[in-house]
Amino acid sequence: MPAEKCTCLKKEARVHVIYVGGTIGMIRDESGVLRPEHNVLAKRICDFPSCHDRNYIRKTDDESLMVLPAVAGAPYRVLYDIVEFCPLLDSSCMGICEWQRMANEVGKTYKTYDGFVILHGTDTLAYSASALAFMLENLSKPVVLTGAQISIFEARSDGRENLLSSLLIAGNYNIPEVLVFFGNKILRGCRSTKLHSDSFHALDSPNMVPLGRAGVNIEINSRQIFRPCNTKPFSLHSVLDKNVALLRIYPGISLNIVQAFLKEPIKGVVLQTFGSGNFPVNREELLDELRAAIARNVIIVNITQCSSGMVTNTYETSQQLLDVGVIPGHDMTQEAAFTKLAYVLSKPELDVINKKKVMLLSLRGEMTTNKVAKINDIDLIEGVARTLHMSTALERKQMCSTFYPALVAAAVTEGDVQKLGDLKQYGANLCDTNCDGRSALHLACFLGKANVVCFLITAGCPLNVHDRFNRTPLHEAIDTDNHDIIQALLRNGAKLNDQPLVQAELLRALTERGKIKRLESFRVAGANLTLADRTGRTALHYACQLGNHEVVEYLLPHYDNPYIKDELGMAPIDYAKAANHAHILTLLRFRENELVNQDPCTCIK
Ligand code: ASN
Repeated sequence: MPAEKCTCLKKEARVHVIYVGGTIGMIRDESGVLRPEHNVLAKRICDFPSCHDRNYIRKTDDESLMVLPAVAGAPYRVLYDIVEFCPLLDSSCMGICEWQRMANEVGKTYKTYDGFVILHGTDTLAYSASALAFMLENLSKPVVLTGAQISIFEARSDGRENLLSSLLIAGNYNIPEVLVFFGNKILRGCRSTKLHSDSFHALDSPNMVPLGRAGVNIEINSRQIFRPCNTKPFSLHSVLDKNVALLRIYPGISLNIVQAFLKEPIKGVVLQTFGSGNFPVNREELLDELRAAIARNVIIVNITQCSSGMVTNTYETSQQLLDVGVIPGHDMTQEAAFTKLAYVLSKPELDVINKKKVMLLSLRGEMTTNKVAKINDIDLIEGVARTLHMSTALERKQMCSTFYPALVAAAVTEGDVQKLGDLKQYGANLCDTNCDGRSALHLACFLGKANVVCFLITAGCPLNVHDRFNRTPLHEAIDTDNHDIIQALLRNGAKLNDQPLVQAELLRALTERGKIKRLESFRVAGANLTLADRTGRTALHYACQLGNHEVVEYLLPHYDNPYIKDELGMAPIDYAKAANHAHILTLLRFRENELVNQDPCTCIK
C-alpha cells in the first residue's frame, strides 16, 4: 500500500503506467485500420478532465505527474506518469521478450511507486499477466493489466473506465498480485483468459471468482487475495525458458505432429486434452512418444481444452496419462500453464524432479489443489461428528464453523503456526471474525505472538479489519507496545486510520495519564503527536498544563512548532506559565534554542 505519510494531511499514491500497445491507444488510419500511435496517449489523456485534475496542488514539485480527480471512497489521490514502449505493439505481436521488458520496467521502478498499471492489448493480455505473475517474485504491490475493446480516443470507449479503475485499484488497494481489470471485474492475472473478442467483458477467470468488482463502489473480495507464505523482499526473475510449447490434441491427431512438438530443443509441453484431461489412449504410438519425451526429461503438463473445469483422473483415458508421467495441471488456464512451465524450466537451481514438484504447487494461486485431511484436529472433528451422529454435509459444515474458530484461537494462543497452516488447508478460514468482529490477527497482536502475526499476514488475513469496538489489529499491537508487530503490520499495509480528532483524544488521554511508552507506540504506528483536539489543544498543551515534565520532554522533539496556539490563542508555554511549572519552562526554552539554531526565525513568545 502507499507508504503512509503520517504527518501529511493529503494522502497521495504514485502509480507508474506502462503503455505497451493494444487497442486502448490505437488510432484509425485513412483506410480505417487501427494502429498504435506513438507519443499521443499521454498528451491526450491530460486533456480528459476525468483523467487529470489540473487544479490539484500537489505536495511534490514533480509537474510531470498527472493527477486523478478525487473519487469518493478512495482515500489516496492517485498521481501517475506514463512511460511508453517502443515499438507499441498489437498484443498479438508480443512474446517472451515483451514480457521480459514489462517485468524489467516494473523491477526497475518498483521502489518509486505504490502500484503499476500496464496498458496492453486484450488478445494476449492474459499471457502477459500470467507471465508477470511468475516473474515478479514476492510482489507486495498491485500490478494491474488493462486495455480496451474500443480506443480511448473514440467517443464510445471502455478504455477510459478501464484506465481510471485500474489507477484507483493500483493506488488504493493492498493487493500484492498481478491483476487484470476488465469490464468492471478485478481478476487474478494468472487465472485470466480472453473469452470474447467483441464484448466489453472480454476477459474473465472461468475457474475462479473475481478478486473484486468496480460497481458503484470498488468491492474487494479480500479472502481470495493470494499472499505468498513468506515475507521475502520483491525480486525480479527476468528469464523464461523459450523451449516450451502448447499442444492441443484433436481427434485423429497424427504421430508426426506429436513428434514435432516433443522434438529437441523442447523442454516442456502443455498438453491440452479433452474434457477432464482425456487423451486418445488407444493410440499406443502417441503414448510411446510421450513416454520417450518424459524419459528425456521433457516436462509434460496436462490441462483441459474446456474453458472451465479441471483435469481429473476420473477416466481410464486420463489416468493413463498420469501413469506415463504427465503432470496434472488441475484447473490452470493455458496461459498460466504455459508461462509457469517457461518460468519453472528457467530455474537453474532446480533439477527436473524438483521442477516437476514445483509444477504441482500453486505458486501464485494459479490453480486449485486438493489436500487430504490427515491431522489430529481433523481427527477430532471426525470424532465429534461421529459422537454427535452427524451425517449430512450441512451438519458437518455447521459444526466446522463452530469448531474451527475455537481451534484457530487455540492455535494462535499456543503460537502454533504449523497447526494454523494445517487448519487452513482443511478448510478453516483464518480470516474469519467472531461475533465481536475480531479476527485471529486481532488475537495474535493482542497476545504479542509475532510469529503468528507474520504467518497470518502472509496467509492473507485482512490487516485493517475493524472489530465492533472499531479496533484494528494495529490498535492491539499498540496497546501491548509491541513495536516489532506494529512494524510488521505497517510493512504489509496496515494503517492507523482513526479520524484525526479521535487520535487527538487518545493522545490527550495518554498524556494525562503520563503514558509515554504508549505515546511512542502510537507514534511508531503512524500517529501524528502534534494533532490538535476540538479545542485546538495538542498533547503538548495538556502536558504543559498538567506539569508532566517527562511527557513534555518526550513530546518536544516531535514538535517543529511548539508554540502552536489553541482556540483561545494559548500556546503550551502559556499553560506552563499560568501553572508556574518552572522545569517545563526550562524545557520549552531549551527546545526554542534548538529550533532557533536550526531556523533563526523561530521564537517562542
Ligand atoms: N488486437 C488488439 C490487441 O490485442 C485487441 C485489443 O486490444 N482489444 O492489441
